[in-house]
Amino acid sequence: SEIRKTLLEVFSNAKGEFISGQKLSEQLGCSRTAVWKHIEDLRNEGYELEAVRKLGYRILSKPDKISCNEIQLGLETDTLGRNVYFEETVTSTQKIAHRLAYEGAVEGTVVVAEEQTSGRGRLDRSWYSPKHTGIWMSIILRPSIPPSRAPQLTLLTAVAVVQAIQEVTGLEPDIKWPNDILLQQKKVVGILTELQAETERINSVIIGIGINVNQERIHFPEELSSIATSLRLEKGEPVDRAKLIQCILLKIEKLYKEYMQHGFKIVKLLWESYSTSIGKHIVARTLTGSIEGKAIGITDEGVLLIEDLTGKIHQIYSADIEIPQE
Ligand code: BTX
Repeated sequence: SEIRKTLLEVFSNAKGEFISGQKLSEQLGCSRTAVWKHIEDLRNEGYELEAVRKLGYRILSKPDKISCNEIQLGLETDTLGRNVYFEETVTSTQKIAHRLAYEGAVEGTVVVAEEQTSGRGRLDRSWYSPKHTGIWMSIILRPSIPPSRAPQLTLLTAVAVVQAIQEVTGLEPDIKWPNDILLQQKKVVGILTELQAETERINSVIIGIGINVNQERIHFPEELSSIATSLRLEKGEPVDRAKLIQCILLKIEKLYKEYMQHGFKIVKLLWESYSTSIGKHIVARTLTGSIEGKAIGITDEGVLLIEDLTGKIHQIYSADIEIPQE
């Protein structure tokens, strides 16, 4: 409700200081009994609130939950996340975002869920998205660029997510072409870009971002335990998911503005600086076979360039990359 939103806003502005019951009732425009009732509701939702006579109330901790309020309070973007569609459990946020985009959702609309029952990866692979521990979200963009440039947006998103993780956690992830973000060689983020387009024109781009945030080692199923990690596992402490979402949206918005105004150049430079594979000897497994050689960079279209032993340069559009350990 509106009152709930204002209440959270007031507490958020107070930054952990006490606010008197009197002041709360003035700001919310309701009686002190009603204030007390709203505070009780927050407690039931998992907020930890301290009440001290003569001082009032203050927030000690917020539940590790995401909601529209949590995402939008303190959000600094102009368009991204101004329109949030949140649900506790969905099949896939991509699926919902596709529907919303088709129905005309505005650019910057974000779909977030606490859990996905059939989260999608690339090439019909699945993405494990358990409840309350990760960030599973899809962003709708409507850039006026030809469909062929869409892969650039995957790279743009990867850069933005790396920057946000650095800012919020201090960790320094690497990017593995085209769309994986790794910590200690293990996958912590997956990005999936899908299009609604005609031959010459993009209708919408749906960017799906999956981040393992607060999983513990035991939370990963057997088949992922050696290839996946979470921010919490690498940092050694839990990470505020709502804050990370806000930071990601802000970073994407900034880069996206830059990209729409000045093109791919800055994104490309940043991407190459965060990439582990560039300059290394790698193996690219494509649907038609493997190519081995030195990754020498990406093109403006986001295509990976590999120079093989004979000096021939291969353009890789889609593959899984392996970096053999020396
Ligand atoms: P991908 O095809 O590069 O990666 C999928 C592969 O990654 C799987 O085959 C599996 O080996 C591994 N994997 C699955 N789940 C996880 C996980 N939680 N952590 C680490 N590794 C995993 C990457 O595809 C793109 C993923 C995008 C996910 C987002 S979540 C929000 C949006 N909605 C949706 O359905 N997909 C996107």
